[in-house]
Amino acid sequence: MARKFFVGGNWKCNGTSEEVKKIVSILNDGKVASADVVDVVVSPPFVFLPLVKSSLRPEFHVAAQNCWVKKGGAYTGEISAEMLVNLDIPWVILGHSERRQLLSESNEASCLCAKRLYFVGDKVAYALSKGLKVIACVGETLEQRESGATMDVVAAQTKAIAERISDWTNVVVAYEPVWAIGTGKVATPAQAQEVHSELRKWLQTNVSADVAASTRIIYGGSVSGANCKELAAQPDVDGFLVGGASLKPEFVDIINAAT
Ligand code: G2H
Repeated sequence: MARKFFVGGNWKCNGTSEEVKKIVSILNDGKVASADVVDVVVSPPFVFLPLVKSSLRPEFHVAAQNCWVKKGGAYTGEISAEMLVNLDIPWVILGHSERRQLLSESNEASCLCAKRLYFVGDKVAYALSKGLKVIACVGETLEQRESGATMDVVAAQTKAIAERISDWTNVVVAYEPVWAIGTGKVATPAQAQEVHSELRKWLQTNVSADVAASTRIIYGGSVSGANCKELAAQPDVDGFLVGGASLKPEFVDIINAAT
């Protein structure tokens, strides 16, 4: 089953309105493959979502970088899935490792203490139920990789999602090894392919053959204009989630990596 290439730009907590306008103008002027060939989704900080959405070329889409785990209400500082839907924001990134690590977002709730409210599986299920499309992030730390636990970690993170959803149509899985994020130490094409292939097998065994064949598994972690082509050539690498390089003109080259 053909899977359309997918490139996400995760701007993280960066930018001023002037800088955002510059990035949008680079993207709008960029010569890129058609929307039949690649899905492009950029994810600015919440406050810039309306500006980016209204000024970005129409075939590119926007994503929020997070949303609250359930219906909005008395959750100071949070943004609900309903608000994103209300603003016509189609995508949301959930379970990014920076949130898992810095804000203790876990696979699932193991107790009722406040930090355990931020569980990723429930967030994915709730966002999907409201009509959002989700980029769900998984990935191991260096310590976990070195102890041979990579697939156990990635499988547990995926299982926490799989147990809560039944329709994977609107899910893109981003494999982002934590040791490769923002470090310049990109996974080799072989390392990325190995995990993507194992993850696809996990979906086949634990969800369904159809979901395994159709779900896009994208790679994230120090992707650049220089390394994207070789990664994109791997059979199970269906695109990228790009951080640092998505703020630079080379993001256009990454969008075109599969062409
Ligand atoms: C991983 C990635 C984007 P970077 O977090 O999600 O960031 O490309 O800067 O490693």
